[in-house]
Amino acid sequence: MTQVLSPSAQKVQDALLARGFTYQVTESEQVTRTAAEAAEVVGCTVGQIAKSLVFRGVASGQPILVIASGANRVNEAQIGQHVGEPIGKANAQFVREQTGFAIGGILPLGHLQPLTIFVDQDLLQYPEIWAAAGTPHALFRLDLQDLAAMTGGRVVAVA
Ligand code: 5CA
Repeated sequence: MTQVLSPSAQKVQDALLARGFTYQVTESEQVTRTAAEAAEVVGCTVGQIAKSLVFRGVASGQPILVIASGANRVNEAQIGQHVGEPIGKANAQFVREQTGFAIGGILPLGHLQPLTIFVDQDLLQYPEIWAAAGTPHALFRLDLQDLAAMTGGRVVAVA
């Protein structure tokens, strides 16, 4: 783990501190672009990795963030029912415009634009989870109990 954070990871660290969270962002030499890679690096189960996936309302273009357990594949039809319209995967440019970060480093808070957020109910079984922190090398550990407060997300079944 390196001590000096890259600018994107530092932005996440600042966003956490600004909201009163003292969690520490850590960057690793190894790439943590996928949930499996992240789990390997921190030594947790893949289910404990909170993936932040951006979708887009097909009709409205509204941005939707699903914070899913790394073990799950998001059921887009199911989330679409909550949103009231079909949703699709967002492209890389849309993700960056909405969140300020690139795919592989999307975090659960501190986005450029307000997103409608859903939190995977399967994450509730883990007292400790890990989330990306701005780059495909940066992560932070958080207590489950802070996830809802941090994101304002609605807890639903996503898989
Ligand atoms: N840093 C890790 C662990 S938190 C991470 O960010 N994982 S992730 O799952 O949240 O982000 C990777 C996800 O981005 C993939 O699961 C995939 O759903 C999505 N993705 C990858 N490439 C693209 C792409 N070209 N367009 C849209 N989504 C993509």
